[in-house]
Amino acid sequence: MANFDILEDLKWRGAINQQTDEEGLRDYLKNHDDLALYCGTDPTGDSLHIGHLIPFMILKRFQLAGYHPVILIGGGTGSIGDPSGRSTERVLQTAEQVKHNEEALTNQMKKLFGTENFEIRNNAEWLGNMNLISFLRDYGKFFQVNNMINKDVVASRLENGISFTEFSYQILQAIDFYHLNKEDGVQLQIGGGDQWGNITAGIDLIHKLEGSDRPAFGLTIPLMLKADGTKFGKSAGGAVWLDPEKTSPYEFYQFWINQDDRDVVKYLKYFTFLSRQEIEDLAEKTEQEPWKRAAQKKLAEEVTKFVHGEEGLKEAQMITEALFSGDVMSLSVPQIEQALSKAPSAEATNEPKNIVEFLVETKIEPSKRQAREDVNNGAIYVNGQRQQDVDFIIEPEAAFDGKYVIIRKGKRKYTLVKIK
Ligand code: 629
Repeated sequence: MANFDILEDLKWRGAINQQTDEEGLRDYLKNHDDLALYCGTDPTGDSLHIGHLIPFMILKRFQLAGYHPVILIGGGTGSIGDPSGRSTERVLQTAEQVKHNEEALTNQMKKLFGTENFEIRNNAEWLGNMNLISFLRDYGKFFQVNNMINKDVVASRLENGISFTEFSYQILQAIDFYHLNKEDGVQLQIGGGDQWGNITAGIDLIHKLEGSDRPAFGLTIPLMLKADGTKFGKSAGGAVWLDPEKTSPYEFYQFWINQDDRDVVKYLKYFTFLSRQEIEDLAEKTEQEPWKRAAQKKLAEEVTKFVHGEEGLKEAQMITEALFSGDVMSLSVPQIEQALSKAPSAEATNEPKNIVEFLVETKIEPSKRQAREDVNNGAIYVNGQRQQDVDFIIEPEAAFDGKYVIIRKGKRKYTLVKIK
């Protein structure tokens, strides 16, 4: 471990935006191999998405290098609402929502971090029962309202307004860092660029309460940008979630495999644990034989395995292969639903029907003439079987699970037809 320079590795990955004390942290790591660090997330939803993955994968990198990560679930702060990166006030969540989301996120984190050498803490533990007088006397006294107002997050809201509740958020996150520093020996907090103000608030508090030479550092990660200027992390259906019920392992895999050549190397650096050598080899392959998409395949494999395990990866690959070769009959009904959840869908009545009529009724073909032509030409497949007979009757019994008929037109246009 001693000869693995984690900061150098992060720098090479392009994963460092701002640091509060670059030299200080470098020196600290030189002399201590027991650094503990944390990153927090608020339970504002019941799943992480791939935007969250970046900082938490950095925690994981520290974990793999032998350091000690602490994952903070913001049961307390999530009940207040971070104004960072938002132009409007949040709606408060109910206690039940917060509880539900806390549990879901905690379970996801356990999946990502395994069983050893990390901790999960919930700030409801120390913020939840804090007494108001103590909050104002023990902590509030160390914050200058004029400094708080000058932080970007608050300054940008002054015109349209910000509640006292959200204004106070930075104090809560500062108390967390102080608490973790004192109780768990955490010296470093990381987060996205939007967290800079909150992170520095914590360092200031630690230095005021524990002395200015107390080791406490902050590091933020750059905002992810895509080469084509669109927002990173969105697919056609919205955010890319880690919860397989929201984004299936197949869709997740497809998201990564479809990345642009101009972005793929950057993503390999951010979202995989591949070594520098392996990534440089893949970069070269992308230059030299881009049509093979070796880098995209490896990226999709690695990230899907990390998030959904070997099983999830296998399933995603099996579905990809079945859709590619046309062998959809080899899939189970849930796999078909996963595979075609974003494909066009249609409905047909539960009765035997001529193929040409079926294709027009489901709007897969614009006219009977076109339908006949495509059937004749061998462009139409019913449940994986090419049908060239225009008199063919589609029987409802042939539907998968009594529910679906899959029509493929041409090479890759699938429609999932639901039998009513
Ligand atoms: C208490 C709460 C702490 C430390 C952190 C926090 C949460 C923090 C926050 N983070 C974002 C979130 O919860 O709001 N105040 O969704 C999110 N984070 C990951 C990255 C982020 C950030 O979970 O830091 O920048 C997204 O990439 O927006 O003591």
